[in-house]
Parts: sequence; structure tokens; C-alpha cells
Amino acid sequence: MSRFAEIYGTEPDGAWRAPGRVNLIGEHTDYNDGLVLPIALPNRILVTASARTDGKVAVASSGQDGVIEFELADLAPGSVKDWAAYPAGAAWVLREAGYDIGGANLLVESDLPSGAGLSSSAALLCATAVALLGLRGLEIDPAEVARLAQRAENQYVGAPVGLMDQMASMCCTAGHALYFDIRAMTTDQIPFDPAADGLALLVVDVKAPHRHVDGEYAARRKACEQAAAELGVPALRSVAFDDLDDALARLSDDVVRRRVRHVVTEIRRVEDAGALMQAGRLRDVGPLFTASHVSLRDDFEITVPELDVAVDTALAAGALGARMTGGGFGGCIIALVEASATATVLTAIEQAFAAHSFTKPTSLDATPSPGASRVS
Ligand code: GAF
Repeated sequence: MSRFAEIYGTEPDGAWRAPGRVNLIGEHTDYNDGLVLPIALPNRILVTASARTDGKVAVASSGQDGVIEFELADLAPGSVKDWAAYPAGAAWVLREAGYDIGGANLLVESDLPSGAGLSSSAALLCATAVALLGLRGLEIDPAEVARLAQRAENQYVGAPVGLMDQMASMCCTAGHALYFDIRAMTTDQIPFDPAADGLALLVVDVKAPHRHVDGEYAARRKACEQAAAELGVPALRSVAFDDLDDALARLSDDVVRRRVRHVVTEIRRVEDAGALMQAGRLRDVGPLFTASHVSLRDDFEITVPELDVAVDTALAAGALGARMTGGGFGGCIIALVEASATATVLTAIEQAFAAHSFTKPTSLDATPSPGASRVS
């Protein structure tokens, strides 16, 4: 008997997956109406589901004991806590948006490491949303699902995240990076196949305990919004790279000035990286990764020693470029390396971590993978 049938006493009607992501470049730019360039990972959240008609949703997780059940009609922001807040938030937002989702039994499984900054929260929201819609035969624009998932995370869970992770989970395609312009709400699929150029993209989970992540993320977002207000623009995207010095001179606070410098230069780096990748010059993207890390470390101040040691060691061992990826304060680094240097760089990072008495890092398969879909 399947695990689903053991829990719910019935076979599922289907299963839906939504992947995690790694962002190549464009960090903390999404909530500034900027540009991002993520890929989806092979690792995903899988939601197996059967329909119910009694207005109730039950959720179970292969990683947790027990079943949590709630009435759709009773859902209100924050009404379900802990991990089940994400599936509850997906159900809440679909209902708010007017979708008749009836009720469901859900089983959540994951091979996405949580706490590694690979966006397992967005993947859980997206996988639940496509499952709840799919059970009713409803197919809506993937970008719309992403927007709804972001709304659920902002309003139901209470995390002030941008739109990158949900868009990556919904809209990425195999073999491509997603060049997403948040202000224009346009996407381009840029071919991304490091192996074809004799290269490899390493993703290393530095296993750093997340420290104050939520509060620090909200503080960075607030500083950016305050700066935009001070400069009289709707979002920092409106500050042109060529006008950066003028804009910085108009800001009174040195910390805010550095936050702005990160955002404006990072948006320019995404433009440059996208153009280089389109031109087939992937090797030349390496220095942009490194410049992004320096900016995140010195101007945005969201790195931790594990991230800095991993990046510095990768570069010293011959990486073409390396940077922290994701929200910061832990998570993963990415490094662009000659394929032949993969083992050398990974070993160097492991040795450096041992020398610093850091937890042993792990590496992940970074094959650019497709966005959310029904699997059975
Ligand atoms: C987190 C957020 F969820 C994203 O929206 C984005 O801001 C990212 O941090 C930083 O680029 O993953």
C-alpha cells in the first residue's frame, strides 16, 4: 500500500512537483523591481493529492508525524503555524483569488535540503498550489501561480519576500536560466549549459546555521524602500547605473548608501551576465559572480564567515568566479569552474572548512531543470 493510502485510506488522484532554485546572479534585486537570473534545481517538493468535497484540507509530510486538518472557510493569515502554514497559505490565497478548490488530502515529500537557501518554502507553496488547482482540472498561467504563491508567503506566512523564488519554481525550463525583469514582468530563457563549454557550476551548501535571517531580510528590504522614498523613485530599479554617484550623494546615511550601491550595481551585473551568456561567453561571467559576492559582503552585509571562506577558497583553487547565492546569512555558494577543476575546488573547500572547524559542506547537482509540473 502506498504511504498516501496508509494515511488517507484512499489512493491519490495525482502528484505535482515544484523545484527549488539556485540564483546565478541578481541578489536582493527582486523587491527593488530589478533583474534576477535563477535556474531551477533537479531537487523538488512533491505533493501527492486526492480531492475532497467537504471544504477541508488535510496535510501530512513524509518528514513529520501526524496529519494536520483545517477548514478552507476558516483560513486567515497566520491561522495555521509551522511547516503546514505553507500548504495552508497556498489554499488560502487560491480561495481569496476566487478559485473553487473544494478540499483535498495532501502528502508532502521533499528531496530539497531545507535551510540551505534553495527556496524550499517557495517550492512548497508552488507545489501545493498546482496540486490544489490540478485536482480541479484548473490550469492557470505559471507566472500567476508564482504571484499568488508570493502573496501567500507575504500575507499568510508573513515573510516579506520578493518574487524571484516563486517565478523560478514555476517558470524555469530545462537547460536554461530564467532572465526575469520584475518591473516589466517579462522573462527570457537563456541557454545555460556549462558542460558544453567544458565548465561546471558547483553549488556548495556551507551548512551555516541561519542567524537572524528573517529580521535581517526585512531590515534590508526596509532600507531599500526608505532609500527609494528619499530619492523620490518608486523603487531602486529607477536609479540608473550612470546616475549612481549622484543618487548616493543625495542620501544622508552611509549604511543606506551602501545598500543602494549594492542594488544598483547588482542590477547592472545581471544585465552584463545575461548579455555574456546570450553571446556564448560563459567564462566571462565568472568575474561578475565574484564582484556580486564582494558587494553582498561589504555593501549589503549579508554574508557569514562560512560563505566568505567557501568563496575565497574556491577562487584561490582556480574558480573563474564564485559568490554566495540566495537570501544570505548561510545557505549555499556557487562557483563557476573548469570542469577538470571540479574535484580540486571541492576538496580545497572541504579542507578549508576542516581547518576552520566548520561543519563539513556538501555539494549539489546544479543541472538546470524544468519548473513545476504534474508528474502522475
Ligand atoms: C530570498 C527571497 F525569498 C527572494 O525573494 C530574494 O529576495 C532572495 O532572498 C535574495 O535575492 O530567497
